[in-house]
Amino acid sequence: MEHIDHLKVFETKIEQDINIEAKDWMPDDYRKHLIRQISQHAHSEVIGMQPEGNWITRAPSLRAKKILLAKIQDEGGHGLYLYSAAETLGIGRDELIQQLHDGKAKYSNIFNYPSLTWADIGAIGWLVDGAAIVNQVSLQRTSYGPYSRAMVRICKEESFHQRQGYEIMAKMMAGTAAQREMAQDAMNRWWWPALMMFGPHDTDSPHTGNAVKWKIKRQSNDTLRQKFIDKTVQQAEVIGLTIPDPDLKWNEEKKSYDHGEINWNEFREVINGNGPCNRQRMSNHIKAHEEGEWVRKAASAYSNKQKLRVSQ
Ligand code: BYC
Repeated sequence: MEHIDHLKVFETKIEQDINIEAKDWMPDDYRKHLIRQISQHAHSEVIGMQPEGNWITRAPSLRAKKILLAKIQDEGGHGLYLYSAAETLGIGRDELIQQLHDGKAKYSNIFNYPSLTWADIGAIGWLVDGAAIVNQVSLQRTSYGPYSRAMVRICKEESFHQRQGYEIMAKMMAGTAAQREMAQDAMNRWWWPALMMFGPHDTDSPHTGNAVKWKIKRQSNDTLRQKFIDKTVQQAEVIGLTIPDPDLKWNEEKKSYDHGEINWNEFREVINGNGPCNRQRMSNHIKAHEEGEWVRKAASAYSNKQKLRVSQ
């Protein structure tokens, strides 16, 4: 029988930018790495519905409410694509959700901050989705096929989300003094956590080595963070918002902005369960999951019945 050197085939595909697909052989560590990252990404999308959901009933107009509802529904859909992509790696959704509830799986730091005013909905769309897009555009070229294809779809929707947020901020900045103050206050509270979304500096990022080697990550945490800063500073200037960083300065040589130091203690606290809203986010998710059990049972009873019919 012909001997196939699976590792060699895998490495050649990575080298030649050929996607790895679900049924292809892959090293265990590659599989584990992807399950961790894709499931954390999925959890982020779903937990991210909470800070925005908080404002559905208080949106300032019917138009704003409809757009917000559509956006939140999109985030739920992104979660579904991503859970499905993770499932192609041989793990069930129940197990992934259990890891989230047990605190074994992380989700993005950003969703552990409260959404205090309507301007926060603008800041989330503009800054949070804006940061997510920079990261996800890069992930469209990730080496695992199902993840890469999910990213293509997600990015299309995220750019609409980013514009929705920017429109809210621009409108408020063109409004009364109180509205401008509210927009600036939201900017002040969301800027730094948005920068943390890109993860620790490259030199402190334990997963980057393998992620780059396997082309899961196409650009490093710091490279993507810098891209986000450079494009966002200009957008802030256009509508008259100030970036809350006294050390932010254009660097002519680098052709990009230098910025102040990120509070990594705060980041560590938040991702380890001690942010302002971690407990609330998790207890809401557990409650919704438990209350939705009958729906899952009904759906699987129906699909089991269909399977039975087909096999008869
Ligand atoms: N938050 O070695 P590193 C959205 C953890 S949702 C929490 O650099 P990696 C939206 C990291 O997991 C978009 N934890 O890791 C939804 C690791 O801990 P573990 C969410 C973080 O994986 C609704 C440790 O720190 N996007 O757009 O190479 C409404 C060391 O980090 C974070 C994604 O998930 C963080 N920010 O790089 C609105 C993108 N950063 O796992 C909007 C996909 C790091 O060893 N994920 N950690 O316990 C990625 O691209 C990468 O996983 C990261 C981190 C760049 C985030």
